Amino acid sequence: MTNQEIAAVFEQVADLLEYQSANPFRVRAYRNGAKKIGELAEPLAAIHGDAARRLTELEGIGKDLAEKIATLLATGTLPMLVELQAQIPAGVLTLSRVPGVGPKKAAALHKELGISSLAELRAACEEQRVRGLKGFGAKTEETILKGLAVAEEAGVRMRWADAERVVDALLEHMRGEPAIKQLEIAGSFRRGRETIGDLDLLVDATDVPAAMDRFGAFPQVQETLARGDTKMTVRLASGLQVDLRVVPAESFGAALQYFTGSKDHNVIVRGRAKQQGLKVSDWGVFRIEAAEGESKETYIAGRTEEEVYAAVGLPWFPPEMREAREEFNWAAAGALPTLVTLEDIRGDLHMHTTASDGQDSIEAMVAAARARGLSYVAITDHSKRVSMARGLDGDRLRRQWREVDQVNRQSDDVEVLKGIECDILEKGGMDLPDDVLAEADWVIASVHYGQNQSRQQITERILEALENPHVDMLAHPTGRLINRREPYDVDLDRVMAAAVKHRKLLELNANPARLDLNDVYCAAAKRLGIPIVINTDAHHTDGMDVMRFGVLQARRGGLTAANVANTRPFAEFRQLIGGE
Ligand code: DGT
Ligand code: CA
Ligand code: CA
Ligand code: ZN
Repeated sequence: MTNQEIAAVFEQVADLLEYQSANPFRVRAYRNGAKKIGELAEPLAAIHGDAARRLTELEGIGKDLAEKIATLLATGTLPMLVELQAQIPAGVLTLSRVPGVGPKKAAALHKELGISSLAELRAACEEQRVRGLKGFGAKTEETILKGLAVAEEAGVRMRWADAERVVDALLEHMRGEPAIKQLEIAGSFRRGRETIGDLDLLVDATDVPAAMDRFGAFPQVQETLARGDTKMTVRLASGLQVDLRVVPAESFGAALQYFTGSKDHNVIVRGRAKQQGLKVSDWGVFRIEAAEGESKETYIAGRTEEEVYAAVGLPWFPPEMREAREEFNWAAAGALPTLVTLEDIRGDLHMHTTASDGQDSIEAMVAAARARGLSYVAITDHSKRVSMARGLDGDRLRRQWREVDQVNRQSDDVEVLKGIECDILEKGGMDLPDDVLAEADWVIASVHYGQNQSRQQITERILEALENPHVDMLAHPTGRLINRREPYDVDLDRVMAAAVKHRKLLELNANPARLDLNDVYCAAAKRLGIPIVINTDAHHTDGMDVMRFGVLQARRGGLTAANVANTRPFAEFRQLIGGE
């Protein structure tokens, strides 16, 4: 078993234990172990096989986990996981994703009312059977009904970053089969959509049954739903479905193009082909010729995507663009934008330290930025309104800025800006006085409270903040948490117009749970000339690794490096925000 596969097993154990309300330390031990194993460069099998070494020498691996790793390496399964899975029906886990339910309530709903799916939960709430349970009430029932709308989405659509962990493990597992020559994940995952309905795996193999057997043996597979000559579908323990298609090499590019989608993009590609007497299918591009009253199809392309697009007179499109939005207009003009990449990013302008709710010091965050090749950062802890996070008042903030100055003087390769993430108060106005904000290099305005206000009220608050001359950027402009919390009811068109008028920047928050602005509004910002800043909002040094998720979303919005402010060299960025 590979490290990724072992890590996936421990992740599942942690999920299931959490559901059972097991000791949180135990849950964390598995989660932590999974993370450490996932990051390990050396195969666990090699360490275990070396008589001179012990698995327990690894950080995060105690005696218990070491034994379980040994079992997994020897047998490929873990009796504990099998047992846990037997105790908990797959559908019940999804109940705990409903806001207001949680693992404990999910267990009660299952035990007392036999509920094991979202549909059953909805029915029970509507029939008012839930309010009678101990620890529930009419109010809880109402909350659950509201949360169900969110969770019904969440139950079927997984966040991209979560899907990626599955994808990494799956690809590594499949690479173990020598008959597999080419391997790609297609579908919405390849297009970088913020959530994924199911995974679409495409394989070119010399031995189809061997490839399918390998697929079925992926440790996360819970059930094989269908297996045919070229197609197979499985459901993973997490509930995620994976479709496999095995195709010959001469069709691999065509199938990849077809199954990457989007459907709307493909409809246009096929339409264009038809006009040229061609047919595009998942098997290839064919020339259609009428011969003796019959039409004959001749294969002309299909090995690679480039070949397929070229055959119909189109450029190869980065998958993130394939949504039938602007890409065909760009192609007609002969100018696809060169999408921003992670390597283009030079600064990170939103991060927290131990001064508020971060876990690391200013120095540690700057060192982490240096290690990631960044050349500037802004330290932006919370302001005092966020009392839960020990937000800073003017005095504490000024003291922190002296520290920032000191760190900045000692750092000759990373510039450190004195910043603040200042709350926009519920009643309107900024949480810190203008004379304090005036001393900052970089001011972020954020809404954290009063998210349920009316559209009028919340929009006005934000517009007022954007009028403040000290404010540089609006953070996470809609406040949504994917699958968890709806965006607040803000009129983004007015916000964008104000950003143009007052020359403010808008954030694309790279946290995989946030990712707002979304792709459509990133594209709107580009049209309006509003610079986007992609920030990690890191609360610890590892939190800086999420930058790439933000970059992916920006690419879906069609943004180039020029559209993203923090791709600029520091001096230019500083100029943009009105600094000297
Ligand atoms: P998802 O799974 O909901 O996140 O979104 P996709 O885009 O991955 O959709 P999926 O898994 O249903 O299908 C993968 C791709 O296969 C899709 O983007 C285009 C192609 N495809 C699937 N079904 C059809 C169809 O009925 N007609 C056409 N033209 N293409 C299809
Ligand atoms: Ca899919
Ligand atoms: Ca699919
Ligand atoms: Zn923040």
